[in-house]
This record gives sequence, C-alpha cells and structure tokens, in this order.
Amino acid sequence: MIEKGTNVALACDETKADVVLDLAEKLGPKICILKLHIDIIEDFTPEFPKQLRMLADKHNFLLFEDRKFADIGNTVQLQYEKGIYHIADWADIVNAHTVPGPGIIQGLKESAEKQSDPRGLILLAQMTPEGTLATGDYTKKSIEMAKQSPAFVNGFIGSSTISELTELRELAGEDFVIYTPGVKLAAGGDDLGQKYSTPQDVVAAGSDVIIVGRGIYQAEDPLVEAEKYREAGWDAIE
Ligand code: 5BU
Repeated sequence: MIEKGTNVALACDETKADVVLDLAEKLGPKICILKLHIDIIEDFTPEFPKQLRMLADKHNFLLFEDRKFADIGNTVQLQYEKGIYHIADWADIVNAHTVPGPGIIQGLKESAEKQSDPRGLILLAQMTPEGTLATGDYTKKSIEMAKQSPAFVNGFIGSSTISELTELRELAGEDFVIYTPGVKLAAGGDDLGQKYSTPQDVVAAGSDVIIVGRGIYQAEDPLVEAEKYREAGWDAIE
C-alpha cells in the first residue's frame, strides 16, 4: 500500500474472464488488492487464475478470493484446496464467517501452511448490508477468535455503517487490518440492502482498505474512476 500509495481494493465482480484480466492489467497500478468471486466467472478455465496471478505479481497487488467460507474445518479445507478452483494455490487472502467457531480458522490455516507463499485470512466480524446479524456480541466474539490466531488472521471485514465501524476499530486495536466494502464517492445504497459510505468517512472511522466494486467497474471510464478513489482513499489515510 505504501509503495504504491493506494488503499483501494477493486471488487472485480465482472463475469467474463477477459474482462477481469483487462481490468486487472489497466487498473493494476491503482490498487493494492483485486478481490474477486471466482464462482461467478462464466468461462472459467484453470488458465484464468494463472494469468491473474501473473498480473498480480507484475503490478504488485494481492489477490483476495471473497469465498466467505462457512463450514466445518474439514470441509473448508476441501473447498480451499480442491474442486475446480484450487483457491489456495493462487489467492493471497480469503475470508471466512465465524459462525462455525474456531475450527474454521484452524482448518484453513492448516491448508495455508502447505503453500510455499504466505496466505492470510480475513474474518467477517461485520457485514455491510441492512439488517446484518454480524453485530454486537457476534463482532466481539469474532475478534476474540482472531486474537487466538493472529499470525494467520490479518484482519476483519468492517461495516460501512460508521458507528459500527468505529466500534470495530476500538475493539480490534491497531494490530489488525480493517477492510470495508460498501464504499462509494456518493454515500447511499442499492435496491438489495447494500449500504455505501464515502472513502473519507470509512477511513476516518478506522478502516485501512476501501473495497470498491460498482463504483469503479461500472463507471464510463474505470481507470479515471479508480484514480479518483485512490486519491480520496490515500488522502484520507495520510
Ligand atoms: P459493490 O459493487 O461496491 O457494492 O461491491 C461490494 C463487494 O464487496 C461485492 O463483491 C460484495 O460481495 C462484497 N462484500 C460486501 O459488499 N459486503 C460485505 O459485507 C462483504 C463483502 Br463480507
């Protein structure tokens, strides 16, 4: 982030491999992370994550597969390592719900340790949509779980609701990275409960990384828009 002067994670929710690769190549210099949902790619081939990995290394950003694991330890190991996606082979970061308890962290950690490159986990201590159940005691217990595995759990997804996010930062302390989706230059929401705050407001509330999807990739010129978010996010950090 410091080398590139950016705290923007692009939520690249496009569904065609070549569109994702094109955005990764063009926007690579503006972002610290490319977050994707590998299971929405309609023309997936094993070549796709390899090409993405090359672009991530070329432009010095991390790959974050937003898999939101949510099962028992043994099953998440299979989902992380196996299937058609082999997520553990290429994703620097994945995330997980804390609803199953600490076994999910242990399971993913064991899989991660088989990889030669470092792997990290983000816990969903909060979520962004209206009516989420990930609040209060759930958030507190998620943070306690992270503190049991601090080397592997690098941080939390934080809410885009400013009061919640402020509370998360207070509870988490300074040793964890907070990643916030639901970020747009104009605050508001969508028709399905997503809630948006501005880069300035979420950073002021304690977020480190702003995760931006439609605000960038649906813009007329995603590169111009990515630079606006980079500037807003980095000015706020500084
Ligand atoms: P948007 O287009 O900027 O609304 O996309 C937000 C992205 O962040 C999208 O990929 C979601 O799956 C992801 N997300 C989120 O919006 N809220 C959450 O609490 C979590 C992930 Br966790």
